[in-house]
Amino acid sequence: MTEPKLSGNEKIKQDSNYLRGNIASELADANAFVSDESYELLKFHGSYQGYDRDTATERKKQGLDKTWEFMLRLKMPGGRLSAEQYLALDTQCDTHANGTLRITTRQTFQFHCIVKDHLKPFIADINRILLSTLGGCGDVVRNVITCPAPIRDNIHATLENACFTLAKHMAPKTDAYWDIWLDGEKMENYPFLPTPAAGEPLYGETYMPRKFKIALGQPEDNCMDVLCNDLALLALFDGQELQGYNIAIGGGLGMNHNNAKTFPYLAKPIAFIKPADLVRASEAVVKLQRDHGDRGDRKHARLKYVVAEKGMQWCKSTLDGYFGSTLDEAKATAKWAIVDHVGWHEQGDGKWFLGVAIPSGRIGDGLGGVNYRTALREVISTYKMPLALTLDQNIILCDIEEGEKTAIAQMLRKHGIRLREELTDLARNFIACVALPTCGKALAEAERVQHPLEASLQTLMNTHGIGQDKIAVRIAGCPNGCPRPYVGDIGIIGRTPGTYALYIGGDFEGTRLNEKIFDKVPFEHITTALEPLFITYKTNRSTGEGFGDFSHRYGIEAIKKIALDTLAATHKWAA
Ligand code: SRM
Ligand code: SF4
Repeated sequence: MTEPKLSGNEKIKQDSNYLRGNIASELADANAFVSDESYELLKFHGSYQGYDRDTATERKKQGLDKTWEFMLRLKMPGGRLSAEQYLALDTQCDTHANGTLRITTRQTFQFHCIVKDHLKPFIADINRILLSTLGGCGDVVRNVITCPAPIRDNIHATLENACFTLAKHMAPKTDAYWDIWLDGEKMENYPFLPTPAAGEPLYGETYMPRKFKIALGQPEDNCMDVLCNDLALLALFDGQELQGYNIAIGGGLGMNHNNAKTFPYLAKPIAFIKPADLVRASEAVVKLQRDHGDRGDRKHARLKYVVAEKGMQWCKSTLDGYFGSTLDEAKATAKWAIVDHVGWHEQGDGKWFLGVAIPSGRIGDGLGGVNYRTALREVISTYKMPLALTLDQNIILCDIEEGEKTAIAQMLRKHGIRLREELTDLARNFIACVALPTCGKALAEAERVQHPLEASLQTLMNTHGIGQDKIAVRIAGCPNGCPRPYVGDIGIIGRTPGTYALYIGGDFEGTRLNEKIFDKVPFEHITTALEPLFITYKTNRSTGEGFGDFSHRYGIEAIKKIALDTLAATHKWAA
């Protein structure tokens, strides 16, 4: 039998001596960039090499090299961090990056525009505050996510503990990380990292075929879009008592325009496990993908393709084999919901938490006239509260005393931050990915057009009497799906520079994928395209029906016909 052909990345991993490669020597050389091999290996250490896409064309015309820069992503299970850690990162983003902290859609921080010489001291500084970048990117289990709300009950404590346990268990162990970034010094007492080792007992020397994502949620609050993950663990409680977890596998969103072999996919339920089997069963799913994921084609390497092509029956019996006995069938679940964590909420222990909305998760100063960074620094350094990052790029200030609430609200408002009362539902449920100028994959803008797009959508919704409706809008610079645009009511997905594909018909609760309605809508016509859809929704919806649910019930083809009848004569993109 001939061996299956492996992708180039597999050889790079295999030859790397557990992620060492030539990173250390290339960090020390005079170049502003690293080699292709180190580019791939650096991802496992939490960094992507990129370049400033705003200036690249002009620099090329002038015969100049690109402005090389690095992105750095932390791994922060459940998005939890202390005030001290936050304040240290706040300082470090000036020393080493572009003066902003960027909350991601997997509840961690990214930093942008780091020059090569700063990568090592930055990663060392991050480790000195007992945070880490190891496995932030790369073919490993990524940041394990769960509900960030600091509600002090058994449900939330259970989810948090399970998240931390899985994160530590699945973390890469290679001591290359400490050798490269800390000259061999090993910090002690990392909350989420295992003791460094010479090899990788779970992953082996070629790690996973591709990134692997784990989320822990519960149907009552799917704030993490659990089904978008390779391994979705749904905790089922009877009151406060954990009964066990439904396991669903194969979630993933990335696709390519015009390549039907790639597609977004929601995780499919496969089993139910008792609480004590959490780690063993999760490891069984990781091993299933480790051994059966496609290592020949990285566009076909996620677990979703194994699930879609081999089928659930094959997956179940293979999973049983890795688990060591027959897993129970998944249980029926309650109706799904999403809880909004923005605004003031009681924690259940006499204290409060405040969810602060950060547009696109970008914590900087002077953004849309608001000084997010100064405001947060002032509040966090005064009150030293623990923090949590949400899955929709917001930040939660925890453990606030009743008597501190007014002063904290005043401090934030003084710098221009709008609290929940001043935000519409649209604003609170709008997610934009990073896209240009740092993302090498972006076909169109996303984060940088969030404000004008949100404003024009709000005006349109107000005009048609749906200004107060809860509609989840997600804009992505390309079809990879980072802001999870294929779940939620409206997905706006970069197609070519300045044009977007529009998707509608997902549900607000994140249990149904949306469908494409238009392909190449110019940015300035996104509202033009949505107007007939909003009018149809306003006229025909049932009481309490969301826009996505309505579009799905009414039928995407039927609603598209109405839009075409209105638009096709005047707009080429709609014809
Ligand atoms: Fe993502 C690649 C940013 C969440 C699917 N993602 C990228 C890269 C690294 C671009 C690249 O490969 O060159 C982006 C870095 C941009 C930059 O300049 O910073 C990037 N992804 C992000 C973040 C920062 C988006 C954000 O605006 O917050 C999110 C960081 C998450 C984290 O903290 O770990 C982010 N990415 C996601 C999600 C959502 C999720 O996990 O809940 C998805 C969809 C779920 C999934 O994995 O399928 C996602 N990102 C992708 C893909 C498509 C993967 C696929 O299977 O096809 C890519 C491209 C790739 O891997 O080749 C990608
Ligand atoms: Fe970049 Fe595309 Fe992800 Fe946006 S969706 S951050 S453009 S890879």
